Amino acid sequence: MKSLRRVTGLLLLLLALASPLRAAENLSIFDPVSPSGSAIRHVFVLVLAITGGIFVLVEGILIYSLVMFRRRGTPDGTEPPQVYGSLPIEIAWTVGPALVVFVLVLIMIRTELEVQVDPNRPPPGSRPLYVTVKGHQWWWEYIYERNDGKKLELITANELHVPASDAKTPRPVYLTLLSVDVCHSFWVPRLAGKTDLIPGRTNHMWFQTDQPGTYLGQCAEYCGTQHANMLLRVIVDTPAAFERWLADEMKDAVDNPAVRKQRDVFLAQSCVNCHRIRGTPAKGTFGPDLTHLMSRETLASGMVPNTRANLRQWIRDPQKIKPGCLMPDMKLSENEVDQVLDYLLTLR
Ligand code: HEC
Ligand SMILES: [Cu+2]
Repeated sequence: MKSLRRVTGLLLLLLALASPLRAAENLSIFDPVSPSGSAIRHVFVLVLAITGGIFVLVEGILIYSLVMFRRRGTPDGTEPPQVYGSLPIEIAWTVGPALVVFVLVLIMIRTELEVQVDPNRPPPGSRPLYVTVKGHQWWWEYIYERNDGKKLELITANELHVPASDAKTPRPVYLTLLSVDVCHSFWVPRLAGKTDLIPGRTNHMWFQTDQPGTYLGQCAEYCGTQHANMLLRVIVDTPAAFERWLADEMKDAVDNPAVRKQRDVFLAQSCVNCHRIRGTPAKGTFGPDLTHLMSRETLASGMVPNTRANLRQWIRDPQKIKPGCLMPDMKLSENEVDQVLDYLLTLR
């Protein structure tokens, strides 16, 4: 009884996860918004249909045989007539499965070709975006590489902004995946299949969508204590909004006279050894770039909303929010926390 309840619970959970109704936290591979996402759903449904058909056929014959050829009034000890060896049957059950496997192989090859594309050959008429993604324990670094052939030097973290395609211009996004420590995996189910980030190896993936919105995902390769909180947010902007975002992000942090004292308190801490704020002496690269921290909706790779209260708590002791994360408790005084907070809040 207990196990039955557990099984139904699990089924309901799976249904809930697959349901397109969970729009806000939609992580369903059944609701893709990109070509490779659709290819993956398609292959899933097709393979399920083929194998499901085979299952029904085989189990059907089995049940039919059990019922039709059950013992019926034969005197004890006598067996029904036995059949040994049949060339046609042997051929049928060798060739049949071989054909099924062959069809499955063809389907897989076609899907592979759809999912893997050459980043050096974007479709004609498209405006591709190239971003290098670096996996860190337990956050994501994004380095915007090129935009219309121009070299960019834009580094941000945790929230990946990309443009949506419109009817005229496809905007494919090509990701180069690297890891600075252990294996991670980039998985935003509605946009594309998962691709691993492996130390010492360069992987590629791509996606493209015409539907602006926020798409959630998650590191899909166990990478240590805070793996479960290494969340992904891909924000697909309209082309105009993306250009605005990009222009803002490209700027250095403004030198705001109103918080110069607070900035100096920040710069006097060892925060600068781990964090970069462009336009200031803070040049650390171990932690996320904070140049436009307040343009992000969340903190610590999607863990908590980027509110004043959460940011303050983070500066006071990040280990309370994300235990085990690689930013230590900096043990600032309450006054220092407030000053650093006031400065960080101006990094729009
Ligand atoms: C030893 C290196 C190190 C030091 C020193 C350090 N940090 Fe961090 N910081 C990190 C790492 C690593 C992360 C990412 C943690 C995670 O999400 O797992 C981080 C995350 C952050 C974030 C969240 C960024 C985001 O995009 O979500 C803020 C804000 C931040 N640190 C501020 C500070 C401040 C302020 C100080 C100084 C008081 C400081 N850090 C000192 C390593 C450091
Ligand atoms: Cu990870």
